[in-house]
Amino acid sequence: MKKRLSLEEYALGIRSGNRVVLSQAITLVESSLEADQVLASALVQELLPNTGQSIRIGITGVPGVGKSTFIEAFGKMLLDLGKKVAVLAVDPSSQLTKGSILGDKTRMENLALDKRAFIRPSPSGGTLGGVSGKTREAMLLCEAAGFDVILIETVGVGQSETVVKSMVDFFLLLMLSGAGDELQGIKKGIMEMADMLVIHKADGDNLEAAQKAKSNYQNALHLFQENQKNWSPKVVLASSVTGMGLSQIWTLMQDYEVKVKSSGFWESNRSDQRLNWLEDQIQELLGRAFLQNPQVKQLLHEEKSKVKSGKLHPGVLAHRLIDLFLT
Ligand SMILES: Nc1nc2c(ncn2[C@@H]2O[C@H](COP(=O)(O)OP(=O)(O)O)[C@@H](O)[C@H]2O)c(=O)[nH]1
Ligand SMILES: [Mg+2]
Repeated sequence: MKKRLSLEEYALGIRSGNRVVLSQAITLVESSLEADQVLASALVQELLPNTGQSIRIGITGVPGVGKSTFIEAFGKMLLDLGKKVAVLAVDPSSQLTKGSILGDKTRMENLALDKRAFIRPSPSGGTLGGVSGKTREAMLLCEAAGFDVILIETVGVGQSETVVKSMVDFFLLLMLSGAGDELQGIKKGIMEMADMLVIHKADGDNLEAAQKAKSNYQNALHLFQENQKNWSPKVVLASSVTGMGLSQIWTLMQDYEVKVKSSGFWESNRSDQRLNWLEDQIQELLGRAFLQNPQVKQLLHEEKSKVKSGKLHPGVLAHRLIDLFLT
């Protein structure tokens, strides 16, 4: 087992904003060892009073839309405004293409070098639910370390947006102004989740198409009226190359924070998210305990092939396994 600090050492280091200790604590959170997970949970509990003060922003979009470049430019601007910025990347696909993390690191070079910023790629392995649990804990640790803007990058691959949505205050969707069919490319469900659509790479030859796309999306979003949040989704043009739109985006986010806090949605959303997290955790721990149960393992080993060949109904075996687990 790798060297671990004590709970007090982790807590002290994080409270004093020590990025090395923060990094080690996130490694602890990501560990799959039972003892590490117990310590990690205790640490998050210990630091809970020091969390919650940041704005948690989810940033999503298809690969190549410019998420990492955007985060580099946007993050740098926030640092210049005196903010402390932490970036967590939830990238389920990076398990397959480890290279993407390397790519991101170079794309976020300036941010990575700055002492007021903290960048952490996603843990590899595990389920989406597992990733989300660990990312949530990492997010709380970053808050306890004094970071006041948390940017969570996720690739738009369908499921991961929902996971990220369930842990952030503000959900930003980056988009490109493609030729034609602009509203088809992106799933409507994801668009409905967004608090802001950013038409990205609005520079050079793209600018005109981006402006057109903006009005198209604005019309489409007309269908979504201001809701109980006290907020209707905004459409903004931006370029991470020229910097256009970045400060407008931040102004709108601050505006959002004020409005949504006053409507009460900010806190009720966070409360719901905590309960969702509890459910996720229970399911995950239960699933793990179930699959580690020796009798369950044995029966599964014996009968699995019958399910595979179609001789045994999965429902029948699942019930037998659960009965075995519960007795
Ligand atoms: N023209 C232009 N290119 C951009 C902009 N932002 C990113 N790119 C380019 O788009 C490509 C993908 O960027 P990246 O940040 O890796 O996208 P990600 O996969 O969404 O993280 C890179 O070649 C970037 O240089 C932008 O605002 N304007
Ligand atoms: Mg990226």
